[in-house]
Amino acid sequence: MNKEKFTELKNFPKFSIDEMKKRSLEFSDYLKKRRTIREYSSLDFPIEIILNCIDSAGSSPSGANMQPWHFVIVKDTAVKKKIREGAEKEEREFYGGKASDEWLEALEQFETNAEKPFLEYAPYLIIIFEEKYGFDKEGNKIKHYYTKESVGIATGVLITALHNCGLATLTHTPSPMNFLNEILNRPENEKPYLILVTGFPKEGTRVPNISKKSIDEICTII
Ligand code: IYR
Repeated sequence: MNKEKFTELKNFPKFSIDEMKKRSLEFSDYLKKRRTIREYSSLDFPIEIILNCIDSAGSSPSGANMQPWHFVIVKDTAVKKKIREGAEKEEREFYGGKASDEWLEALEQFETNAEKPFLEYAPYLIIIFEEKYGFDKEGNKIKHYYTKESVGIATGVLITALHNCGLATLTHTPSPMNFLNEILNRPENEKPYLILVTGFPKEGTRVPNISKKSIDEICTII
């Protein structure tokens, strides 16, 4: 059967102006509670929650609706250990000379270093891949558009969805990340975009004393 090109918009939410104001404020108050967490408890939780959050991320807009993303959830301890080893190898080079003094200075406030125990002890790692191109049913290459923007949007939605159910995250980007293709057996059209660590903050964990720019600083009305 031939599918119609367009269909009537249904189920799009509609609120009164008062409800819109209330929802916008409540959402912003809740999102401002998000913190990047570097120390995790090893407490487990049902993977179903992550799958639901990835389903939310998959609803994101993307260039020509190509949905150029793939998410690998890693819960296997041995695989997490391999990822930690691969990442720490890159990070040792980064902190041991590859990074500029200016970059290291900018990072001082976070007290980060080449040690990444959270990659092994957090309950889940979500490895996000950017599909540089795709394949049709016959195996021919298909062009993807605005892949970086699309995957960036989906990643933002995923972080927000995880925060919405009380899960902490860390966006981690060892560089280069091609060791992830090998460990996770992903094809060459997929480029690792970032590692999203998720779980519950370790009891008593401390976070850097940083602030976000105000609305006047980040927004101009013309
Ligand atoms: N990837 C390194 C360094 C690092 C870089 C930036 I930019 C950060 O915001 C945080 C860390 C690491 O994870 O330690």
